[in-house]
Amino acid sequence: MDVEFIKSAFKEEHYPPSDRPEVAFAGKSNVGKSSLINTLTGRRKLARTSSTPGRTQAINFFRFGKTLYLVDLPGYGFARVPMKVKKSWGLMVEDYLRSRQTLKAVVVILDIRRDPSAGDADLINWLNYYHIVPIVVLTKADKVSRQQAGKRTARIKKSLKGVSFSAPVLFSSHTRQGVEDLWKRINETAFSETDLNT
Ligand SMILES: Nc1nc2c(ncn2[C@@H]2O[C@H](COP(=O)(O)OP(=O)(O)OP(=O)(O)O)[C@@H](O)[C@H]2O)c(=O)[nH]1
Ligand SMILES: [Mg+2]
Repeated sequence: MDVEFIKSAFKEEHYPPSDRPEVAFAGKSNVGKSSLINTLTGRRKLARTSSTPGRTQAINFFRFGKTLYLVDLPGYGFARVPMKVKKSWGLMVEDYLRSRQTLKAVVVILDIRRDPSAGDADLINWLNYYHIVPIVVLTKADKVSRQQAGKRTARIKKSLKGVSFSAPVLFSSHTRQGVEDLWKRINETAFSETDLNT
């Protein structure tokens, strides 16, 4: 696939022109956002990944074909970041989510083994408020058995009841489980005729 890194941005002036639909990837630090982008695009080293939380610090824009931008966001809830940095991080991501008119959906990535945090729920509520479609993904599905995956999914769904309305996509960057499902959801949302942002 024709996919490339465009640029890193810290503020609006540095975003690429908003001339096509865009889908962003958000979630807690170290949950696997960058890995998921690599798996989705079939490009192993496109987005930088790391076992140390806080790898992605800027807003990273990728071009996917000629019709879509994918955006890797820095993770939230990284305890070791000083308060001042935390605040500017929040503002940076919030500015992005609020101002980007072509942003169609945000893939909200959760670890299938963990219950959603207050930060996760805040993010989804916030997206709902701004009419940006949240697509919930439960990643690292390879870390649990199939039976456990079913149980965990039910539990997470329950805890997000009233916050998220569509079924979560089970995903693994190791086995590529969920790649097709997730593309389907992304395409449906990014290229849908009814634009929630207008
Ligand atoms: N088993 C397993 N490990 C994964 C999966 N996805 C990511 N990881 C691992 O989780 C760690 C974090 O992955 P990243 O993709 O860098 O996570 P991130 O959310 O982009 O992290 P930050 O940019 O630091 O917020 C790495 O060690 C990955 O190898 C998955 O589906 N299964
Ligand atoms: Mg990352």
